[in-house]
Amino acid sequence: MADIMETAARKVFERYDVDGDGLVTADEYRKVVAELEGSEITESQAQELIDSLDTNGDRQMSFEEFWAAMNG
Ligand SMILES: [Ca+2]
Ligand SMILES: [Ca+2]
Repeated sequence: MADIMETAARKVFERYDVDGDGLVTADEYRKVVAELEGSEITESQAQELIDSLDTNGDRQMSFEEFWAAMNG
């Protein structure tokens, strides 16, 4: 059950990770939100959201951080 959820979560994460390096930057997040939701957010709003999920302080969101946020 957890595996199915993790696979689904990984697919979502991969949509945000545009360049496929395993980390979502504020810039990637902002672009994908604009594309998927048609809503514009500023670079600083995107960075704020990433920072709120970022636990290792690199200011990017890894899958582990994304997954932890989903299960938080
Ligand atoms: Ca990336
Ligand atoms: Ca991080």
